Amino acid sequence: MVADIRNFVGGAFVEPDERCWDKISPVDGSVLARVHEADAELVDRAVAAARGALDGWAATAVTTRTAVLRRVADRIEARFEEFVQAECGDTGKPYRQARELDVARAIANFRSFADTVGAAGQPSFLTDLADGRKALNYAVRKPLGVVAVIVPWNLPLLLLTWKVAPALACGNTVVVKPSEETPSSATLLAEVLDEAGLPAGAYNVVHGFGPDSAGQFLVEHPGIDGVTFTGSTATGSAIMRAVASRVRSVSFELGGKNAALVFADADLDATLDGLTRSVFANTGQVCRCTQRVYGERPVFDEVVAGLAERARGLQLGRPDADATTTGPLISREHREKVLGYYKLAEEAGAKTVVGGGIPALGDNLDGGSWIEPTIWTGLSNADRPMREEIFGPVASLVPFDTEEEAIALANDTDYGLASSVWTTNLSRGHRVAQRMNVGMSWVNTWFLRDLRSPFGGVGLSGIGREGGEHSLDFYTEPTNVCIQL
Ligand code: NAD
Ligand code: 6OD
Repeated sequence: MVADIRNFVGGAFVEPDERCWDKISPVDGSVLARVHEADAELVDRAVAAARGALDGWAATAVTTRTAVLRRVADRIEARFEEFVQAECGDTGKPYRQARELDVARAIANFRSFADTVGAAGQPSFLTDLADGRKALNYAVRKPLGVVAVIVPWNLPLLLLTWKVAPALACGNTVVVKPSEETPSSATLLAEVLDEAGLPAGAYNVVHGFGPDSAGQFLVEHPGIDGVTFTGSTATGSAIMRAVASRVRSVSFELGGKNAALVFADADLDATLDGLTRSVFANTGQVCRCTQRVYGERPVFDEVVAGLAERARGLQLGRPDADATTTGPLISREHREKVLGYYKLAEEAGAKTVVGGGIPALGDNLDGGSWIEPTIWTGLSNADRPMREEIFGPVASLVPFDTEEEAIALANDTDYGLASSVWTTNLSRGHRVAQRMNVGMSWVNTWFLRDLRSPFGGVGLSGIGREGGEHSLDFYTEPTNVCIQL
């Protein structure tokens, strides 16, 4: 029997009606669940429920709020395998990855923001004016209010909890709109938040699509105080237009076209292992994935050959098989988009060193949305596959001769999310990493995260930073009190 995935409003699941769509498994094309779509009236009820719960939750002592967050983490831990299955069912990603990254990070998100918000003080300072007057200034942080949380399908639970945990810890209430492709874990999280003692109405889930559906209804709703969004740059831009007339706060984590710079002095084995992860993790569907690799000419051929060999070694397969390293793309529709870039690259004269098509996996997997991990050489920064975000398991490799040229090539993009520099020269590592026009610049590693560090992007990659105390800047509004002494 196919499961029903329902909306969650005001502390209760909403009885299903006829408005629904089928959630299709990316592994084999089977129908996994029937998801119930929220219409404008239900979105309105969700925002009203969040508004109704706001004053009580905002006035709840920080210690009580953070205790709820810690119980949520404990409850996710207690139901760990249910979350793994929800996440892997929707996305097709390997169980091993969900255990080590997605679900583990959801737990860490709740604990980390409980720590941060629990420890945060109210900034205060003494003023000594030139005319001799003195004053005491202090800022009272207040919750932003009712926050709309809109997230994509690639790391659904990680990205959702990355926003819901600080929002709730700061005393906000939320209405979340998960991706239409990954409705399950946000719905399961509703149960866990309820078990942990979150008041009814503080967390609401509305399922649906973007335009003319729950996403648009939510961001256009006059009752929301801000939108925190992770997703594509095009959608970020549409959300910005939707909230412009009411001047609402936004926090945007958007797309990327991330570069890796490999210098001849790099530890090549470790670099190739790191590059393999950064290009192919989550089947290339991580916003920080490397899509452009620039290699210094003396080691360029070795980097191409080494990455190709590792790409051939990836094991495509069922999520629950221990040997699986790589799952399918999220959907057939997304595969069409990625394959479009495979075609464009060939038309632009790329040499496909490995991959380039659809694998024949046999069994019923051919009903899924599988694709071959792929590597190109022969493209330049002028070609569309080097400029546009592909969001698949593919990277293009280009040689360079000098450090200045490498920096210029990496920064030649409208995006600015992440980069990685691979070198054993300490000074060069610092020097080059600092000159990357990105929000997150790694040296000899990729996606190494301290949850207190500022996370975000520049240019088309986003607005604002979240993480640790940086999240407080978005999820709270300070009122400054000035007392003349
Ligand atoms: P998307 O922008 O198509 O959708 C994201 C979410 O927005 C979904 O829930 C969708 O239903 C909703 N949405 C779409 N149109 C909307 C509208 N007009 N109003 C309100 N909501 C709307 O992105 P996607 O395809 O789900 O995810 C892939 C994209 O996400 C990639 O571009 C990737 O780089 C980006 N991403 C960025 C980060 C980051 O931290 N910077 C992290 C993960 C993914
Ligand atoms: O690590 C994080 O906190 C984070 N937001 C990761 C985003 C990955 C993008 O796909």
